Amino acid sequence: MSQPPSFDSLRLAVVDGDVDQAAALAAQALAAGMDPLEIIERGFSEGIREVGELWEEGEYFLPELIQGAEAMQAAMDVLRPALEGGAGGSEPIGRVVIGTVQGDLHDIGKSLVGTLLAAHGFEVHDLGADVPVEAFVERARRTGARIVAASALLTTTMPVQKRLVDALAAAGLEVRVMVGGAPTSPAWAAEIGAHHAENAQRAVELARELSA
Ligand code: B1M
Repeated sequence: MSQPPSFDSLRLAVVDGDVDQAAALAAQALAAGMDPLEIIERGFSEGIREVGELWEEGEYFLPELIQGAEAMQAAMDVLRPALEGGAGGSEPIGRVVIGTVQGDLHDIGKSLVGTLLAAHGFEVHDLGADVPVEAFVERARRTGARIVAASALLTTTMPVQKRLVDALAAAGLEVRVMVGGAPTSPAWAAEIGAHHAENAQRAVELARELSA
């Protein structure tokens, strides 16, 4: 078994925006038997958070933000099959429609949540990013999904989560809405009549509770 890379080296590959290094370290970490979720949460996610901070402080500019996101995506591409290794074959325990709300292009966290839900036995309909409220409603109606999960990473797109809750109610659909993303909180979710998950693992637990 190969030597496990340090979490710090995973973090640095994203901070440096080094796509090849991020992919290579992700593969090395898997080969060394590290847990894929831990590789993301304690390694690469720390890096992308730091990139965001450096951008906010004016140390990094948009090209570095994009480069960091590309390194993160490269690592996720390597790790995804290991995350998906779960439930295959059996009856789904529930259906979930998931997407990032309209106006918001941040899809790394949303995709991680979708992948983990699928790995834990949910049938997941991932609509991608920048998804209009109507598209969530239409897909929930068509699939009979009981959970609609909406991610928002921008304070300016959080209100779309509320519009989604209202639109699903207006359409008469009996669905539970799960919201998440860095600026969201349990208080925000309660205010708009939704449920909150702070990370991907909690999203799986919450989806199980909501489907029970
Ligand atoms: Co942007 N961005 N970005 N960005 N970006 C943030 C969000 C920001 C906080 C950076 C900062 O200032 N520190 C800031 C928002 C400020 C605010 O609104 N208050 C910001 C900004 C301003 C912008 C632009 C406006 C920049 C510009 O163009 N001037 C622009 C907006 C574009 C748009 O969306 N319309 C923009 C663009 C981008 C990139 C395209 C370059 C890139 C995204 C690439 C992509 O996603 N494909 C990007 C990135 C990478 C970030 C940061 C650095 C990292 C986000 C990320 O992927 N995190 C981010 C800083 C930060 O979040 N600290 C930032 C890793 C991911 C695993 O975590 O997404 O939080 P996260 O998901 C977690 C949990 O939140 C939760 O589970 C996940 C796993 O644990 N979760 C859910 C997420 N969704 C969930 C859904 C659920 C449940 C849980 O159920 C439904």
